[in-house]
Amino acid sequence: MNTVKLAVKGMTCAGCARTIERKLRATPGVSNARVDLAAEAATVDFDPSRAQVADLVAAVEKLGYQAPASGPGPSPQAQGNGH
Ligand SMILES: [Cu+2]
Repeated sequence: MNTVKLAVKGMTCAGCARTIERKLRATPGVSNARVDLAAEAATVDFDPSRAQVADLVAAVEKLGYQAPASGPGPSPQAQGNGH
């Protein structure tokens, strides 16, 4: 089981946080997800053989929020700065 902390941008209220939590928990391979509105962060426990960080990011982005890949380790896709 891996735990990853994602930055989540675009949340405006506790409802947003709950929506994201539910979506992450419904993602295959995810065993638990906690979203902290104030910290703009999601902490996700997942099985790395069934889910990738990119899947978690995609789930958040599908809801209309931004989850720039962050944290230690190689990011699924490096963010360029426009050059
Ligand atoms: Cu909201």
